[in-house]
Amino acid sequence: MGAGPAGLTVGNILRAAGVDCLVLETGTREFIERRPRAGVIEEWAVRGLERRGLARNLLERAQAHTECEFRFDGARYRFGYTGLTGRHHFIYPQQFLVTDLVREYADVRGGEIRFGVRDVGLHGLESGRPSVSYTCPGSGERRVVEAGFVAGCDGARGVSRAALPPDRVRVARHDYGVGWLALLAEAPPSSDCVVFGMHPRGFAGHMARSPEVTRYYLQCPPGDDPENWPHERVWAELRERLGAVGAPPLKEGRLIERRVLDMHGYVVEPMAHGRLFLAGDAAHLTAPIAAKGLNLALHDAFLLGDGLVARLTKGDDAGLSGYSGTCLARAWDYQEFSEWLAEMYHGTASGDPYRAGAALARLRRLFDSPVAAAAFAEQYLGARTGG
Ligand code: RFL
Repeated sequence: MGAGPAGLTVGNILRAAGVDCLVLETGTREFIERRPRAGVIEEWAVRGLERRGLARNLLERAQAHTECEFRFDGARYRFGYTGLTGRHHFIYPQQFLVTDLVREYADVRGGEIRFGVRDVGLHGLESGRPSVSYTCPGSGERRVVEAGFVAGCDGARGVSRAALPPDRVRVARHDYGVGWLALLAEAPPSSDCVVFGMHPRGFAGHMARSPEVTRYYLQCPPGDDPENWPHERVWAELRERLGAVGAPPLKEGRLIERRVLDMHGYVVEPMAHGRLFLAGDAAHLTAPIAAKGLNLALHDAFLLGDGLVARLTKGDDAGLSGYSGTCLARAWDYQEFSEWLAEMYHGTASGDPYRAGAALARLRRLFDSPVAAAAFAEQYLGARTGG
């Protein structure tokens, strides 16, 4: 269920092993191939895609990022994480990855996808033969598909999470108490790396997406109305919060996306029940503070795809039985890093001089202590293995 990065990766792994599968997706193909979201992909995840024949375009077109820049107290601080770890980030817009995965699954590996389905329901998860019902677009006909397993990859707003029995699962939720105005500008990047601005007026971020499009973030009150942020106000605030001595001026452009995200995260434990396995945002949401969500979705998908293939082709159950525990260990590791980073980003603007002082100390430590810098680089780049 779901043709996002998680569902399409699981589908591709199953098809490569000759396992029958069907992907159900509520959106249209045009919609999912154009939906802009993530852009920062960790090296182990790219290698995992590559090993499964899913990274050809990515490796040709993605940019490699080796540094990021922090701006605070009116100064710029470059942080070269590749020099500390030998690893780098890949910048590749999520909609490009989704497009590659759909093409490979449907057009090359002969997988079936039904787009635009509605009223999706799950049944008989504790039986050996679960099923999924849905309404077809256009005809309104109701259909039922029987399956051996159901992969719930339907994102944060899907229905699979709710199919877990409430007395058997624990949902841990964290609210950061801030909003981020997520912006996409039709403008080239203004720096050759990701820039984080810690400013008394609030956090601001700059992230390249492609030579023509740049993502920016501005901290704002949770629940703020994007209409409160007209073009002039956005650029004035970005100039102020990302301003630093010697910083090149921002390259401004038309804003093609303006959404307020109420920053929160959750983790569902366990991620499996009976024949249902959750993967990606359906199981755990990480606010885009540390750019981890897509990476976690791929980690789950690799394990779930491989586990299903082992079970269905060799009768080997080890992957599926360890699935939830292995995914949750990484999900919690990334959640903790996001929480740590969030305090560094937002403390300065909290209005609380104690939090502001501590946040600045956390930042300075990255430039004063090689051990702290190495630990940060390690977590910022994500896991070493897992793909
Ligand atoms: P997705 O991508 O949400 O896909 C789920 C799919 O399921 C469909 N669906 C259903 N299908 C069938 N039946 C139902 N009942 C359904 N209900 C929904 C949906 O239409 C959709 O197509 O989940 P998946 O595959 O788990 O992938 C997760 C990632 O998309 C997400 O974690 C990232 O986008 C998070 N994220 C980032 N992650 C990174 O690793 N690096 C980044 O730089 C980064 N930047 C971001 C981000 C998320 C953002 N938004 C969404 C808040 C930047 C932003 C602005």
